[in-house]
Amino acid sequence: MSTLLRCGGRSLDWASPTVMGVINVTPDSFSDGGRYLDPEQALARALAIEAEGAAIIDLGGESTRPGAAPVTAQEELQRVLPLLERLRPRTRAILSIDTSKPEVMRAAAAAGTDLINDVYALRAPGALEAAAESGCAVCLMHMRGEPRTMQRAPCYADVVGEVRAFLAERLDACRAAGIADARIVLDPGFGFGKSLEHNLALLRRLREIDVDGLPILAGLSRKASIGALTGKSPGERVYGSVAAALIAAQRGANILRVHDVAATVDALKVLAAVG
Ligand code: 8Y7
Repeated sequence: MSTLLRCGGRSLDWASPTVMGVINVTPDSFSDGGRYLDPEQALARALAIEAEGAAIIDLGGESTRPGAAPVTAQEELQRVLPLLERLRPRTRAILSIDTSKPEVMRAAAAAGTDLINDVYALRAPGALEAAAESGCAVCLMHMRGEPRTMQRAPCYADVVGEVRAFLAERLDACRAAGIADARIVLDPGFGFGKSLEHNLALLRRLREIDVDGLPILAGLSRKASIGALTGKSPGERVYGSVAAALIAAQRGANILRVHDVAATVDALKVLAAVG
């Protein structure tokens, strides 16, 4: 099977684990909130992320952290488009838009985005169609509930089986909408409606998430689970996050979504050498 992800006119080879670096263009994100609302500052950070070895740069204009308030499509576009327009002509990296809204998907695709990273897995009305028409790759993430309430006592009989079944159902919905398998990435959604024990089970048994050999994205970077295990605040979770990314890569993750790109890239080089 091919290991090329088709992202509009670009492609990403995920045969060995690659890194997606995060930039939040939001006032309230827990790790970098407020810092990148200025498009010039965000541009500098995006280019640094690429230089540190990220193959993908994920731009987010809507905070999806637990308890976050929703924003309008217009607000989201006002945050991300100035960065996207500056960044696109300056980078060959895959540009990803973190959004659930069809209007944002369309406008971001028109501005040169290659990948749609949707924590709602294209469940919003019109999102499947917008993603299909965009030609972009899509990341389908599992989330139980919605960000505002999802961490209130999440409950599963079999978290791994339920997450896998959800992803298989969303994959079928994409296929029915005309999105080819070569455009799809699957993601168990660490921290999205999951307790520490759920997150640990998903990481431990990440291989079982596999659906038809499609690439897997894992996002554990600086999340509350890392805080719970290390007792550290978000800015101090680098070592724990690198360890989690490495474990995920060893258990089949093909794309690691991280804040600390340089540290993760080094860890993956060591892993690649050992095999
Ligand atoms: C994830 C994500 C976030 C993740 C994917 C954070 C937008 C919270 N986490 N997207 N987004 N996977 N695909 O801690 O795990 O960065 S936001």
